Amino acid sequence: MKFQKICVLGLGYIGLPTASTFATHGLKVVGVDTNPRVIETLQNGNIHIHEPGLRTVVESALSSGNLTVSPRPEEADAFLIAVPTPFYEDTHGEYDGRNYRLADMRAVTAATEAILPCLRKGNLVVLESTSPPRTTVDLVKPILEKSGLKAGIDFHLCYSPERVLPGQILRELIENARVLGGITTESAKAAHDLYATFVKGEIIETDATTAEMVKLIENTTRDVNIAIANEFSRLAEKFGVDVWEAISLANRHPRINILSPGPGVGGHCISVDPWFLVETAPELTTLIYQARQVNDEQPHFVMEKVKQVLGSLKDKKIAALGLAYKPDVDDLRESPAAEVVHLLQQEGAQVKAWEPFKPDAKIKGIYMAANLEEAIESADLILLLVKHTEFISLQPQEIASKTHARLLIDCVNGLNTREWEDSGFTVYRLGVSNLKISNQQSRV
Ligand code: SAJ
Repeated sequence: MKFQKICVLGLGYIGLPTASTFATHGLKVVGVDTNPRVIETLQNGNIHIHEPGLRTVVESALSSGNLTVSPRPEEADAFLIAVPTPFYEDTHGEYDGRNYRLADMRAVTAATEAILPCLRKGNLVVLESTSPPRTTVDLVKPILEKSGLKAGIDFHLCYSPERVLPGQILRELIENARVLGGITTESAKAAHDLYATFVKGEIIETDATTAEMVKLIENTTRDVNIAIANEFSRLAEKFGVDVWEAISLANRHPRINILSPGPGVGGHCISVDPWFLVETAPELTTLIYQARQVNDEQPHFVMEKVKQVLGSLKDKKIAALGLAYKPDVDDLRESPAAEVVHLLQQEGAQVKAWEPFKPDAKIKGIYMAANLEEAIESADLILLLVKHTEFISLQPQEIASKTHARLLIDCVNGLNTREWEDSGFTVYRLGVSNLKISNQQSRV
């Protein structure tokens, strides 16, 4: 099938890079977003997302005339839906005494309905938003069929999970393997023709529900793996073991690959997607549910550790380094670091947070320092929450000259303990017992 013009609905972290990449590969692309500010920003030649390399691609897509932006879709050969699928903040499902999150599919529903007036015979529609199993066949298909056209006969319909890593989106968009799940073989083939425009990784055709499941089991596996690492960190503290050393040694086993403990799991993917499986089959997902619980509890574990070091937190001054959900990104969504700050404050601590990737972020109830110096100046304790490259290269001597704080808690194994101790700091690490740490240097 030949494609000349496509509409991409949703110009966020996935939609904008996808729309721009199609445009720089020669397709006419209408990028659609319902947020007027997004449209305005792009029309003024700016971008609203921080992602390495994205500005250049968007600029080139816009200036070539191949990418235009609009608040509503128009007729095209294909429609790609890449809108957010968060969960509801205020309503929960309940099964056997366990509360679980519910996917908010309103944006997918609205985007699909917006396509309806433009849908023509021979079109291809692809859902890319991460969605609970069967969304393509049970939610998207019936809406599109209100047009009078039959999915799989008059138009093609597919699910294609996006699996790009924030921070690496533009490269992974092109290089990653791409799974295309069609509601018919012909639908998958049509999508294959479209994505072959720029995808250099393997393109694999399957059915729509399998493709939905692929995405969910990938992120769920990662969540469960991090949960077990976090549980190991708690056990290691109890046994006087250094969890980082233990994991590193275990990972030398040829069939073991344990991820890293930390202050919890954030972002809009791994902390959300497992719920899509729990929601659709709570009776079958005890382990997945428990992993979510463990990861969500991890900020509490960090707060308790700070308490062990400082005693009562009332009026204690803490410099929190990092608020992003993971290293070297500016994304603060579902950030466990922010949750740690809230918990410390609830215990009476005065926290100044420094986030170099978003110094002017506005998070309710969190004081953002203007720079590192301001955060640490009058602190009693420095708390490293995110392994940003610029934090792990901090010079302990220099920091010692800028603060009277001599207590440091490293939640991400980012600092060289010995160097910091040589500069007069007492260093505690997540996953290492507070009692033994002052004389103990990790061997990894
Ligand atoms: N984290 C740990 N320990 C680790 C690894 C990560 O605590 O060893 C934490 C991070 O700090 C962060 C969270 O987990 O808070 C998630 O970070 P991540 O880098 O694991 O994943 P995301 O959410 O940035 O991107 C994931 C990726 N999925 C997988 O690696 C299976 C990406 O490929 C997906 O495209 C993306 O979710 C998505 O959009 O679903």
